[in-house]
Amino acid sequence: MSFSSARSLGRIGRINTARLVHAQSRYASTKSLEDTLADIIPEKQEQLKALRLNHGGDVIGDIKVENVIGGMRGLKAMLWHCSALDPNTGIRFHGLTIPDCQKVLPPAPGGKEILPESMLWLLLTGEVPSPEQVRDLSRQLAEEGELPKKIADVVDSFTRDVHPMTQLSMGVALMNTDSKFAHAYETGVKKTEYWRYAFKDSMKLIAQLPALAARIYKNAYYPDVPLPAVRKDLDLVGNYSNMLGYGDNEGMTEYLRLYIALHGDHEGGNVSAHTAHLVGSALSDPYLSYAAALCGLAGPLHGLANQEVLRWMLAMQNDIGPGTDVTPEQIKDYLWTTLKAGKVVPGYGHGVLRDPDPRFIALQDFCDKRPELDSSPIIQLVKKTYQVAPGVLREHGKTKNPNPNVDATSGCLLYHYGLTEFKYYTVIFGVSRALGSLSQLVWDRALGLPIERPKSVTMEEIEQMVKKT
Ligand code: NMX
Ligand code: MLT
Repeated sequence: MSFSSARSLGRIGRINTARLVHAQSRYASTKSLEDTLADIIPEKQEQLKALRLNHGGDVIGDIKVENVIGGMRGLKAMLWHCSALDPNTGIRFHGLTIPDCQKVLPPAPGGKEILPESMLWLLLTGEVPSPEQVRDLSRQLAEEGELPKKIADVVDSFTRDVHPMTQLSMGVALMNTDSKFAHAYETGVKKTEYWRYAFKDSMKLIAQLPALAARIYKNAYYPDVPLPAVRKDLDLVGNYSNMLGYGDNEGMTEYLRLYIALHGDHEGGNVSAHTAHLVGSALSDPYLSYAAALCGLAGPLHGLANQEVLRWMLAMQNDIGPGTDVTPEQIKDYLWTTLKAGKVVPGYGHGVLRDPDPRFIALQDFCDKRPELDSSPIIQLVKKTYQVAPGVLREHGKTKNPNPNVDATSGCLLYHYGLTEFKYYTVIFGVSRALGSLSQLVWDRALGLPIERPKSVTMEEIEQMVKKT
């Protein structure tokens, strides 16, 4: 008898006989793996449906069955230091609302919108920086901002069919070859010092993200246009905008500053922030943790929604005409066509928010302040859709929040300013979400938070537990 068959006999010896007979009867089938799975799935779907219907409100341990099977919605199970999300009033960064931040956080010289460096300072420290502190931080980030050649060469080798978000995640993961955190761990640095190395890596990653993101843009859409070098006299987004080719466009540069500051953090439960926190809890370095977060951000229910909104808006314009001319009735009909096709209306709804997203409102205010946006067909379409979509979604009756989230308008502004390559939009979100995810990662290590390891349960275990209650 071979070593492996003796081992498997030993295992069978411990399985109870009834199960073994059942298992053997399964072996008799000639079905493929996929067909076998297709047979089992409907039964399990029914089992889960019955659990939710009959026992969703039952409490097992400390929580409801609904929390276990419903995407952990509302479950308070994660410490997040940098921001908190209220279902009605929206995001607060260390207690400051978006209008508070707009009042107190320093803008760029000559600009009005929040500088992402100011937001980064607030997220990390809980304090409002002085304009001098922000200028120094901008300078430090610019000093470190050039992408190392070895990373640039790999990014340049990606073929055109690789989605910009895949490129971004791969580029960030590659940066871990120089991780100071990974090196410190290998050399046995004390646990209490981890945060310093997490901080160094995080700052370098934030500094280099614009150069990486701009390189991806140029490679994909303007391969013959040379990429400008990082300038020491520009802020983070001033540089990003310049590298994207919008250095002379004040409206676009200010919009990008606001966009990147506002998308920086949205408490910890969203897919990207949670992923960075989870992967980092295994003491993976900040590059690997954030590369994983970007893969989550690339999902259409999360960060890819801004791309999807634009795709949907353009299809609507194609169908019913430019935003400046269309009527509310035409938009309503289009919304119903989307819903009746079983699709979600992108840019509407939210896992936590129950009122319009204050980030959406802040971007609408940005549009209202700028005459150049008043006559923009796509911005008009966003506004008109906002007037009718909540009513339609309420009537449709499925979503818990019929209001717009930030994605309902964010990509449309980029489109207005001429950045029409919407497959790229989530990359800009990815440049931004680093601010919050990495600030938290530094705090995770500073606070010595442990590896995340929640307990999972099988459907059968849940059934046993609800029987007991
Ligand atoms: N259009 C149509 N149906 C919707 C929408 C929508 N905008 N939002 C939610 N629903 C449906 C949802 O699919 C679910 O249906 P089912 O029971 O058949 O699975 C039902 O309403 C209940 O969902 P909710 O509990 O309201 O929402 P949930 O927390 O599960 O999901 C989102 C939140 C944001 C994923 C969801 O609202 C959505 O898919 N919105 C459209 C995509 C989007 O805009 N995402 C951007 C999120 C913000 N971001 O920046 O990441
Ligand atoms: C975000 O900014 O992460 C989105 O609004 C999604 C969320 O908060 O769940």
